[in-house]
Amino acid sequence: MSRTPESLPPAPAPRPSGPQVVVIGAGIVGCALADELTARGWTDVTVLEQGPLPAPGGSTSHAPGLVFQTNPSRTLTAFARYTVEKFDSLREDGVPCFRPVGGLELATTPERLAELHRRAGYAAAWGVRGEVVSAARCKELWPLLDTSAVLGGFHTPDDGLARAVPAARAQLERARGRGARVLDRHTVTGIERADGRVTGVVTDRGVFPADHVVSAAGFWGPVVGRMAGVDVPLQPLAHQYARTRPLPELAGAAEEAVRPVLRFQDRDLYFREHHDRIGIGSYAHRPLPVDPFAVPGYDEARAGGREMPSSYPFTAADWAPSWQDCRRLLPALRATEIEEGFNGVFSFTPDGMPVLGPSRALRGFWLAEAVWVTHSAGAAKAVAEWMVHGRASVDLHECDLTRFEDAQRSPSYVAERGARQFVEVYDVLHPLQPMEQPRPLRVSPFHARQRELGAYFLEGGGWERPHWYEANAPLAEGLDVPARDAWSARYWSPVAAAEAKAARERVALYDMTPLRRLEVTGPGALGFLDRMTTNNLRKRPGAVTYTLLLDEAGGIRSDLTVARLGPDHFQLGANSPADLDWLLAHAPGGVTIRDVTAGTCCVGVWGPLARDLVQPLTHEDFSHEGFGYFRAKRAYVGHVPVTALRVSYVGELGWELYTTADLGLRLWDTLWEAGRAHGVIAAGRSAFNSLRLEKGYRAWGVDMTDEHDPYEAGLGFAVRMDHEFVGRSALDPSAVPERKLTPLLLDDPAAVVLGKEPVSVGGGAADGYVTSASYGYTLGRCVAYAWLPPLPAGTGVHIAYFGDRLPATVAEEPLFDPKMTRIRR
Ligand code: FAD
Ligand code: THG
Repeated sequence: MSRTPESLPPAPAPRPSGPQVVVIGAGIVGCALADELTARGWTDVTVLEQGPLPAPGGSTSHAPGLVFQTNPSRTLTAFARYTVEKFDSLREDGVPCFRPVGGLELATTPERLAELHRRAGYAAAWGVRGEVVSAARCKELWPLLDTSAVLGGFHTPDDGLARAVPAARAQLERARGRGARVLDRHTVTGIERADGRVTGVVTDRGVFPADHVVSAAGFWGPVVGRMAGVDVPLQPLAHQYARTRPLPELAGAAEEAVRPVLRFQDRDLYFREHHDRIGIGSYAHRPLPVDPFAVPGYDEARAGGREMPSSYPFTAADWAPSWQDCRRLLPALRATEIEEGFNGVFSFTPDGMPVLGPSRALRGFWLAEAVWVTHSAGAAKAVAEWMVHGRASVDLHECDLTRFEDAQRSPSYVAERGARQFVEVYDVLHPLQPMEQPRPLRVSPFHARQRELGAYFLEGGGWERPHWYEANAPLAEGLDVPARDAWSARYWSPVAAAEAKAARERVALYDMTPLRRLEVTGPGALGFLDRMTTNNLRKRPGAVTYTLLLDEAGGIRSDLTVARLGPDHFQLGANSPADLDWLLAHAPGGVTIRDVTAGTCCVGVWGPLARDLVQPLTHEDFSHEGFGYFRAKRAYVGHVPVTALRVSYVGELGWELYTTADLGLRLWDTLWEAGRAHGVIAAGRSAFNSLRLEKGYRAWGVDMTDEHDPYEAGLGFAVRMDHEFVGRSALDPSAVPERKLTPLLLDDPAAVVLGKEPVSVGGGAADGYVTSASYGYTLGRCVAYAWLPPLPAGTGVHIAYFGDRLPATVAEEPLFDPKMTRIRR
């Protein structure tokens, strides 16, 4: 996509009550948002809701409100922690909106028990109290359980039950008290816009002018999105929830619930008490997709209490197998029946994460959708911060609407992947595990060759990415690669060790096509990029610079390589799709920005023999003197015109060679043919990740995000304070950081960790967490980067892995080739 933003209209003039905001939807998310916006001084807020308050008929109206805070995503856990804290302080009729009964997850298989240990790791890393407990302890916590098949549980005392409707009402009331307007029985039918900005919201009862519109329409998101010309990547699916008849065992229950909310993931079930009844939710049934365009708003005429639009009739046949599982787990249920049940609708996204943030297509139009009750207050706070201050205090890149590539927004993709998320909601998922469908979606021009070489593909951003090549298996024979535990051995092969070795000793080809490429051109390009990034870009054409995109608060939005290909022509190596949005949003007239990733391709040719391979193929001088480190050149490699960057994320001599997609296969074949004499191999991302960690090269989004400043992240070398740039005023190069991205080496040469594990310094609670980790095949140790308080090299720490405590030691950076003799020669 491309745009010259000179035609954009000015943003609306500031007013004391803030801009005019219309929030569409008064479910838990819309209500929380009204509260969070008005709390920040944006009080000109109108909430429009099609149904009748206080239970307008969306997913919130009958959510049973189980809150399990622990999640592999640190961001979702932060959302949940804030929701618990907030609901705990909210009162409706004098009763808190959160009931801290705790949470209990059960394991009936060894695989699940291991997963519960991992979840305990996430909890410790993200600051949630929890411990893995015995079956006997599970029985104490839930006496009705038959624990004969239970191997253990994960108990989280601070989890519990949210009272969703009262919490929504309480937040809405508070917003009203600050001046917000709440209008129910108003159905939004259109979004008005002018010059690419929203100007108002059309309802069946009139038009409401607006500077900002937030769609908090829950599973109707795609319907409202279409009114704004925005594809909303969520799929509504129905999910069964039922209540039993009263149980004699619970007779006389004074409290609504006292026992922990319960999850039995091995059977896709969860449980809570409703006084003397048990409420049960199931994800065990077939996916039941719902077309949001076919669901009318709440019709009171036929309402009669419960026929809400988000509630479909209970399909008993889907329930039957689960009911047997319920009765086995809770034998008291054998004497009772289901009293009532329904198929309730809520949203699933292709990756299971919410969709938050501003739309690229229509300025002033925001989304806050696919959010659970569990995450509602935290997500609303983040969106409110984003709207009011331009950024959230928590990293949102996993939730950002723009994370989906064009090819990941088709209705069929969203439907297929949404249904898959439903099926997998409680599955034990490996962090590298890709979804199986729809694949392949995006392939590089080298795909056919990769398949011939037996590539083992994983998927990222829609791209097929080789992780290793079976063709290299003979190279792994005889290599001393430590055996792995079953979990870390998944999506891994010892062939990666051989590929890493080949790149250190000979030369390897890496498919770098998925690396995002932006082209910035025009007379204002240099001044613009200089103002947007931290390093010095005022170098003659041919220079490549490693530089950072910061937000106004000095947080790292991205790290880039910027190649100056001509006076007014720059090629950027970027990270997330949000980089494009950020640059477009700041670009002045006279600057054009294009994402050229699709349509071009890139091969990394790296290793000590890279020059021997490439030089004979080109008339240009590829010597160290003729083509220095971090320089760019145009050249022909055989018949193929390329842009060559002398850059290496794996820390070896070599180049990134870029060309157009049509010539990609020819480029690959040319390099392959010439490389035979040098023992060239194709190498995958598994080796790539190992090599970059040995070299200490950070990966944005994993090692650092906009929550971190450059100095903490060890990237101060890329900041030049002698020019103006976004975020500069927030930086203090002399401040002593409270935390640092710290390299660790595991002491046991056979041990590995995978990322997101808690790290403790003194042996007590976690002091930090691992970001990325990989075995370093050259170093003979696992390398793990972790956010920790500043520690001197040599300090011993422990990393928790499956309930084990693995000793590790703070290392000195860089771990490999500190004198850069391998790259600069
Ligand atoms: P909603 O509550 O659906 O609110 C959206 C609102 O927008 C609706 O009120 C709708 O009427 C309004 N709207 C839509 N279109 C328009 C329009 N054109 N004009 C005006 N208004 C419009 N989550 C948990 O955290 N824990 C649980 O235990 C849990 N269990 C669940 C069990 C069931 C059976 C179901 C169905 C969901 C469950 N969820 C649970 C999920 C949770 O309920 C939802 O994720 C959450 O309520 C979504 O809130 P929301 O505000 O985004 O959407
Ligand atoms: N190649 C290109 N662009 C990219 C990446 C890439 N952009 C996104 C991401 N990867 C950026 N990350 C890095 C990280 C480190 C280096 C390059 C890109 C690197 N650093 C050297 C170092 O730290 O010693 C040199 C730094 C310097 O000289 O300033 O090489 O892989 N095109």
